[in-house]
Formats: sequence, C-alpha cells, structure tokens
Amino acid sequence: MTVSFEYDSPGNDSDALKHAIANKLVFFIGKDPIVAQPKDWLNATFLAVRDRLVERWMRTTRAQYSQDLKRVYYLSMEFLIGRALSNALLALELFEPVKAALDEMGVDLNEILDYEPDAALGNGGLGRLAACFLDSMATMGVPGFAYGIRYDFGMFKQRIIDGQQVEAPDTWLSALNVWEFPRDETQYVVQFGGRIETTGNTVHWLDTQDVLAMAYDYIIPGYQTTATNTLRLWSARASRSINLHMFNQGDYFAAVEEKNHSENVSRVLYPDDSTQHGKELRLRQEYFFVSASLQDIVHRYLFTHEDFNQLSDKTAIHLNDTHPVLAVPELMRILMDEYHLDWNVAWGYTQNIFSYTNHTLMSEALETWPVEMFAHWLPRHLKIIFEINERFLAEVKQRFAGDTELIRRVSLVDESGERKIRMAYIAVVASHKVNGVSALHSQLMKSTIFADFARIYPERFTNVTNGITPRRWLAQANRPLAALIDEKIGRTWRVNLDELAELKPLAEDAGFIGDFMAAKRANKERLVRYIAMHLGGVISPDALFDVQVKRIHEYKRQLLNVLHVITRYNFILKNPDAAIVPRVVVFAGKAASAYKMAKLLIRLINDVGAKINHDVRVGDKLKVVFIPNYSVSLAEIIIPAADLSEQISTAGTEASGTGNMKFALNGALTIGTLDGANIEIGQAVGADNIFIFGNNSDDVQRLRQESYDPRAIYEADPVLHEVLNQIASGFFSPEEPERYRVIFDLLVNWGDHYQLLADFADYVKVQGKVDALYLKPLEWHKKALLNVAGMGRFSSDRSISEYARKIWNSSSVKL
Ligand code: NBG
Repeated sequence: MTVSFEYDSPGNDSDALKHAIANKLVFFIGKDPIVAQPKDWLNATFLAVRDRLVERWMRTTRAQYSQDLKRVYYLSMEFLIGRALSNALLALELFEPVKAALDEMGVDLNEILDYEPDAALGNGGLGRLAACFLDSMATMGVPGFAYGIRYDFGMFKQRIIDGQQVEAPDTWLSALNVWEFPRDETQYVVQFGGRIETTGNTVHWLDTQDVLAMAYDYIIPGYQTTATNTLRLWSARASRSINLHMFNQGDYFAAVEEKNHSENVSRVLYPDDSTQHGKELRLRQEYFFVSASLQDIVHRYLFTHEDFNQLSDKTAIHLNDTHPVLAVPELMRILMDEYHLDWNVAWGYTQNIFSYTNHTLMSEALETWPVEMFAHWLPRHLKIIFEINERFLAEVKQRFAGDTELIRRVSLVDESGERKIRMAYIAVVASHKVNGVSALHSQLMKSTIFADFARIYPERFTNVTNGITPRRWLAQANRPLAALIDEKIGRTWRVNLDELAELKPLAEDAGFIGDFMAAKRANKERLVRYIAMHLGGVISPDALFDVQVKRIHEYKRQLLNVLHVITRYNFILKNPDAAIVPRVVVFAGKAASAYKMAKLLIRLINDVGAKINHDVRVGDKLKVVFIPNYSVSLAEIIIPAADLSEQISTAGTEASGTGNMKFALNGALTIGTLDGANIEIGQAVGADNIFIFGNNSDDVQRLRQESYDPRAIYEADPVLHEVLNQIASGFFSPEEPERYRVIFDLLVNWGDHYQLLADFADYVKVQGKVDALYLKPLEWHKKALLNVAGMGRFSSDRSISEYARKIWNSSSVKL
C-alpha cells in the first residue's frame, strides 16, 4: 500500500502569517485573543515561525542522507544560544512581515520578544563560540549536528545586592518551551559503575546503575538558505521512573529520591569558567552526554551503512575543549564491546574521526580525574584508557629511546601524586588535528602545555582563529548600522563579511561619517534607556562609553580598569577646572559562584562606582555602571553602544576572545594588550586604529621568570601609590576599611601574578590618547569605521570554512 501524504506549506504573505499566528494562539495555546498575555503571543508567533523552518529542516535532513555526506558532530558541554525567535526571523527574513502581521492584531513584536528567556546553557566565550559556529555551519550548509546537555538550570541569574553578586537559579524551562521538539522515542541507556567481566575476547560491563538520556531537538536555521542543522540536547530520565518495589512497600519518598538522583545528571550547568570542578557529578555529566551522543551517532551511521568500513569517511567528531573527551574511550567501547571490532581497527577509525580544540592555557582548566573516582564510575573506560596509554607510550619509547623523562611527562596518567587521568592528553593522542583559537594561542599551546606532543606529532597542531556570526552580532544587534551599510554596499555582507572592506573609502566621506555617528548615537541612547529603566541611573549619551563586559576573572584584569577609573577620579578632584572627556565606564559579567576574588572585584567595582557617582564634584565627568546579569541579550544592547572596548588581559592569557571581535565589528575602538585575537584584530584594522599598550607575552614570561618586583613599581609611581593606598585603607569601603586589603596585598606583596602594575603606567598613558582622539569626533569615527571595514576576517563563516577544509574534510549539502 502506498501512503498518500500531503501537507500545506505555510505561506509568508501578510494574511498567511496573521492566520498562522492567530491559529496557534487559539488552537495550540488555547487562549482567546482578548485575554492573551504577551507571553502567549510570543509562543504563538514562535510556533508559527517554527512551522516555516520545519520544511527546510526535513529537506536538509533528507538531502544529507541521500547525498551520504560526511557529518560533522560538534560535541560541547555548553551552548550559549541566547534568544531564538529574533534570530529565526532574521534567518527567514521575516522580521518585518511578522511585525506587520502582529501590528494588525494590535501586538508589538519588539515588546513580546523581550519575554523569551535566554537559553543560557553556557558560561562565556566557549559556549557562545559554539552557538556562533552552529549558525555558520547551517548557513554554509555544513552537514553539522551538535550535541549537548539540556540543563534544567542554565547559567545562574546574577543580582547585585548591596554591591555584591547574589546568584539565583535560571529557570528557563519553567514556562512552555515551544522551540524544542521532545523526542520520546529517542532514548539511550547510559551506564555507570558496576564491574567488568571478560569471557574470551568479549568484555561485559555488568551490574551498572543506568540512567536514560532523552533527546530534545532544536532547529538551527541557516541564514537565507534552506539549509538547517540540528542541536540535540540530552535530558536525564530515571531508568525506572519509580522504583515499584519501594513504592509498593510504601516508601514513596525513597522511590522518588532515587529518581531525582538519576535525573540530577542534567540538572544544572556548572557555573565555572576556566576552572574545573573536581566533582563526581561533573564527571557523570560528561559521560552521560557523550555516551548518549556516541550511541546516537553510531545508530545513525548504521541506519544507512551495513558495516563500519566507511565510518571515518562519513563521520567527524569535534571535541569542544576537553569536556567531551570521554567520547574517545566510549567510541572504542562501542566498537569493540558491542560490535566486536578489534583494537587496531577501532583505534584507526577513532583517530581519523576525532579532532579537538583547546580553548585555554590556564592549567586549572586542563581537566584531570582521579583514577580512583574514574574506576568507580567508569571501570570499562579506565581499562581502555590504560590500554591507549600503554600503546602510546610504547610508540614514544621506540621513537625517543632513552628519554624516560619524556615518557613520564606525556603519560595519559599523571603519576606524580594521587594518580590522575589527563583528559587533554587523551584528546591530543586520539585526534588527527588539534587547534588553538588564535595565532598567538596556537603558538603558545605548542611551546607550553603541549610542547612534548608538538615534538611527537608536529603535523597534528594547527590554528583556527575564532569568529563571530555577523547575523546576530551586526544585522540583529545593530539595526541602525546594518541599515546604513546596506544602503552603501548592499546586503550580502551578511554572508560574505569581507565585503565590509568596501566601506573603507567612505572614511573620507564626512557625510557618511555623520550618518555613522548618528547610528552609534542611536545605540547609545538605547543603552541609556535600558540603564534608566533597570538601574535608575541617568547617564549622558554624549560621554565616551568605555566598556568591559565578560566573565569576571583575574587574568582579564577588570581590576586594572578599576585602577584607571580611580586614577581619573583623583585627577578630576585635583583639577576641578581641567577640561576632561566625560566617560561612562560600563562593566558587566558574572563571577563563578565559588571564585572569591572575582566576587570581591564585583564588589569593588560597585563600591568605587557608588563613591564616584555620588560625588557632586565629579558630575557627568565620570560615571561607573555595573549592569547586572550579563547575558547574550544584554550583550546585544551593550556592545553596539560602546565607543571603547576594553580587552586588557595579561598578554598570553586570553586564548582568543570573541567579545573583542563583536565590539570592533560594531564600531568601537579597542584598547588592549597584545593578547589572543587582539593581535590579529590590530593587523586587520591597522595599527593606527587600535590602542595597544603594555607588555607582550614574551615580556610577561621573562618578567615571571626573572625579576618582577611589583612593590618597586608601587613605590616609584605616586599616582599608582595613591590609588592602591585608597583601596587598601578603606577609602571605598569606610564601613569596613579592611575589605579590599587583600587586593592591595595581591598586587604589592604577593607577586601580582597577572602583572597589573607592570602595565599600569602605559595603560593610563594610552587612555590619555583615547581622550585626545575622542575630542576630535570626526577622526574618532573615521577610525571606528575603519574598524568595521577591517573586520571581515572575523566572521565565524571564515572559521567554519577553515575547520571544514583543514580539520573535518567535509563538504556542504546541495539543496
Ligand atoms: C575561552 C577563552 C576565550 C576564547 C573562548 C572561545 C574557555 C575555556 N576558553 O579567550 O578564554 O575566546 O574560549 O575559544 O572558556
């Protein structure tokens, strides 16, 4: 029997859109338009828009199957997606039509958009990069498929109470989430614990505690293409939803508790950025998500292939940092224990399939797991890792005979104290390519953390500089500028960002610069309104907006920025009549909940802000604003409004940065160190159009090894001396004078690990140059425009095409 199957393709004209939204509101949400709340309209619109993506999604999936393309699986513990609706409207080019349709029903699209919670399943740069990459993969037709965890609670919500960070849970799933497709039928068993038994050549993993992983799918739309991709997030389910035995015995509580215990695996995102939690739950989270993903990958492959011969021709798996590295022993386990491939065959596939991106050189972020903990939860995987290690070390022994130190250093098991598994080393040994995320970072990766491996496998190491999606970070976040650019060079820069270079000649066109200034002004006014509404402060859009927004971390040196702010404050008080460029210094960012120093920094920023903002002698000359609860949506408001972008990490510590790219693309000038992608941004926009200061990474290393003496700097510089004494003596915390003593100690007495004092004087000097330039608005905005024009290279489309070519060896789907 042939089945006749027909459905109506949804139309995009105004009537069709209106009907679609109204139908969803009435028949799906079940609300009478008379009483519908903004949230209901949001969901109705969401559903109507989603319908317009589903067809594309199915077409892409079918094409991927029928063309039997190599699939690129992107494994990441974090996806900082942000809001989906405005992004989908942009991809479909339906923003204006949907807005008009809603208008006719008396609903304001911009207002309802604000009701969508941010999907904040990530901490910072690493998670947001993953989201930009999804956008680019879809837009470029790369047959991508991303896997992650559907955390019940994403990144915590930050409130500032009495100047201090207070964390509250992010309940993004508490309301209806109409964007996702729950896949009840796609569930995998994930095993933990138990024991190993070997019979003949077969290894059995028995008596395990099992958890189910259930799939939730999200459509990732490509921009102006029918190509889409899938983000599949796993949610934990108890394997027996209630322990019937206990339930029958009347112990309902214990039965439910067991269920909760299993489901905790996907409960919450670890709110850590660059530091790792040595917690068992984290290990279980990592295994949970890679096991489900690998089972799914193998299942999908076998759906269209009869044997494994083509496995590595059809499959690329990318490890976004070390968090998914358990995928390596998991693939080996599946191939050997479940499909009875022998070691060499399985390992051959594994090495061809995996690739790995390193995102930080910070040693605390290079994950290790105690062998004992590992043995408890993942006994089979430990055995596999030991065997990988044995074979790897045998190879090294053979190639570097006699170098026993080398063997000890590169072993996958750290034997120096409590035995630990080194996850990053597994990633390097199992991958055919390992990349860093900026030219400097990739270089340092080879000369520091992976120096030995760069000797053993020099051909594996490569660089792919990060990028950002111009769809979200210019077209969507900065409509005034996008419209202006469209008028001059057309619209195709959205998919070919290099075209922005055509704006260069306009730097000489005073009329255009005027329009460019007006666009910046509009963005600044939007931020002024946000601040007035949410924080109650009044700031002037005439001031220079000096912005540092990112995670709070010592290496990012928000403190150096604060030292400059205080320096400025002191100058204003001492020189009441001096002409000074008015500045609003904006901070935003979250501190990991257990990171005391970062939290103290937030408090210091707020205390310093309170003092300065209330000092009538200062007036509009200087304001400090800490905007709480930094998020993707907030970034979309803050970044386009910035004049000055602070990228001031200690050289050699920020792997790349991506915020730096967003600011420059939106026409802010950067003040920064020669660190991460700042260096490449400087090359792209021209040395005259960026403010570089301070030591470079060689200087930093040399100082660290030789003679760094922060106290001497403190004693020799009267300006710095005064600022540090104020902090130490409670000038900003009179009710608790000792509050910031530890900051003084860190800088002056305990070695100033991030070398703030070494860069302070130059930083302040270059800030003076910033002021001088800002006094010449035409000059300033000319340089700002040259920044925009020079940023083509930093599109995540460029990054993804490099990954596809150099690392994944994948080709695009034909539609
Ligand atoms: C971060 C780096 C950033 C970089 C992003 C994306 C981690 C572990 N690393 O410099 O600190 O831009 O990754 O690559 O979050």
